[in-house]
Amino acid sequence: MDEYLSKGAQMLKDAEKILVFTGAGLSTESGIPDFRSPGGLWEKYDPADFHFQRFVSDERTREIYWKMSSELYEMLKNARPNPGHLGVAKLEEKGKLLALVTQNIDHLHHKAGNSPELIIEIHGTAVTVSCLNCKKGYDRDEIQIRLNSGLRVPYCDHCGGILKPDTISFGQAMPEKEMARAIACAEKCDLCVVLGSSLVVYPAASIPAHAHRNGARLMIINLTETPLDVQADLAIHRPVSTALTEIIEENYA
Ligand code: CNA
Repeated sequence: MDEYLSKGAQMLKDAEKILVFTGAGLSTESGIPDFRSPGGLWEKYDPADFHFQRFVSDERTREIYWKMSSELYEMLKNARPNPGHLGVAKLEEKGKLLALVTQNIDHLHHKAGNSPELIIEIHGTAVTVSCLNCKKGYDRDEIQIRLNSGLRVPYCDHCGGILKPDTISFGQAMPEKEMARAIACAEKCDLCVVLGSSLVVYPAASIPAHAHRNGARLMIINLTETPLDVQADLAIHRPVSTALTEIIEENYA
């Protein structure tokens, strides 16, 4: 084991309250592309079509949105957790996980076995859909069946309002309760571990920075550099699944 991974293992050993912060890079090895890597979703789709104001104001944008969202959902509904997700589940088994803040909408932390009470989905989830008007909730699979049978834009059965997946789009307010909980955990943890995030999407990326400002050590495992690397106690530029597995094996051997 090289010095970076040994240092990571030691940081896990020393910590008692770990806040894990995950991004799309954790799920690329489960077959879900991220936004910003080569081959990522921004090479295929126009980010403007994911903007909330456009979604609510324009039927044509809703049609494009549901087409993209439908393709993505087909990919993520069958995705399985990879060793990176299983590593995070192991931290919980060992009793050191304070909370798991994820920007991911793919439900893979749930599938990996982390307790729902510890998972804070700050960008929402793709597995449910809600009416923006009356708030009626729908299971995404039910909406997906309608889309797969030719419906282009689904509307609420109850009030006819606009339906939208429970994910946070650009320009949409962050979920208040989740953000407040994430900030409180950032103030309580003694180690923040970032896994697979470019750390350029705000306000989400402010969580690890806040943890560090409040005295927590900061470990980042991401393939490419991030703007927080300079502040981090340890930044490892490798695939998260193998790096985390090795660190955890060393720590709990
Ligand atoms: P991002 O900005 O696309 O960054 C991903 C980062 O992960 C990049 O810096 C990559 O270098 C890195 N990366 C890719 N693969 C690996 C790997 N195997 N090991 C280590 N690092 C890797 O994604 P962020 O999460 O930082 O940005 C936030 C957006 C992305 C959130 O709004 C998410 O909802 C959104 N997103 C989520 C998913 C998902 O739920 N799986 C997929 C695509 C986008």
